[in-house]
Amino acid sequence: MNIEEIAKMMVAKGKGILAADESTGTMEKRLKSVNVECTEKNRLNFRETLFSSNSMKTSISGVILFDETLRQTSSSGISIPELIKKSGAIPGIKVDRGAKSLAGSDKEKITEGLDGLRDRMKEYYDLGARFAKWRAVYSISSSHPSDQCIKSNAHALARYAAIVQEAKMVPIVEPEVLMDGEHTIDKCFDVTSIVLNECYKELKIHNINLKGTVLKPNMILPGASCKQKVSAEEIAKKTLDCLKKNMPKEVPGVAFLSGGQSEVEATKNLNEINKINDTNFHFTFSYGRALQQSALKTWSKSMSDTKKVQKVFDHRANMNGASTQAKWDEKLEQNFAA
Ligand code: 5MM
Repeated sequence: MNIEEIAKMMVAKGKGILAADESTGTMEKRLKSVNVECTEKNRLNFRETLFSSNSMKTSISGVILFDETLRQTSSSGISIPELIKKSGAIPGIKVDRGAKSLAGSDKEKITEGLDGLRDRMKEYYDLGARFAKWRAVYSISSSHPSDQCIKSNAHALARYAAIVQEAKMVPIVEPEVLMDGEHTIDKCFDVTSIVLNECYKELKIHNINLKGTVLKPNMILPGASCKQKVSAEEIAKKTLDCLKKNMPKEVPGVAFLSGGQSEVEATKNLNEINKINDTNFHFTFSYGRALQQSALKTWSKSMSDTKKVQKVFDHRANMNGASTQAKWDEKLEQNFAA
């Protein structure tokens, strides 16, 4: 498959991406929150439980892995990328090395990881990965994000995307405008517009084939501490407007991050976006927390009951699969007995 075909498959209707690429530090926080020790064995056990569930075949198009997981072997003896491929999903790899302090700026971040990336991509391809992910983060305050943060992160995202396409893999471009803060939904709209514009300006300069990319943005939401209450309809309308204005038409689709929304909020908002979608873009999910939270809690209490954990994960994945086709509703959500 060429990169344009892979990108189309990643955002195909009915399916979405499982972001299971937590670095060891983030995984430590997640496991600590459910009182489980963060060992290599536990990280593998939880992830393997998800990757061998039924919904991998029905609702998951791809899985983003962390370097450690891409190299691990499942309990059945096959490699983790092979296990994912067996269900018809595509293995992917997070290749950035994290968001670090941006020198010259106050409290902002620049994502690192370009040094040696060309060589790493060759290895990742041989290990079975067919797409990659790089996440840039932008905070909103009275002085942020700065031009420096917007421009330097866009430049890094474009250089990453060029190296990934050279290795015949699809780059997921993830500029995440964070939800933290008191800002309004309109402020999120304006900042996301500026960030997306700059990213696509840089991707163009770096000769990226946009048909072989997937955008992973935030939805347009008010800040987590903002008092303003907005409906899912308004979130959907503003998110769609923002993407229609700022995304080149060649991009096949969008796989949203959940960014701190609850599991049901993330599903509902995606469903609303698909209800009013009047474009050729496909809108799907690339959720981390909003796909894994309930499954993680269940797993922490019933580690050996694989079926029970998978039932919880399957429900969440299938609900999101339904929302990619605007087929989700509250009744469907509640039609689940743990
Ligand atoms: C799964 O979390 C990802 C990894 O984060 P770290 O590199 O900080 O460990 C993260 O990049 C994720 O893919 C996106 O932010 C989307 O995740 P959410 O939880 O926001 O849907």
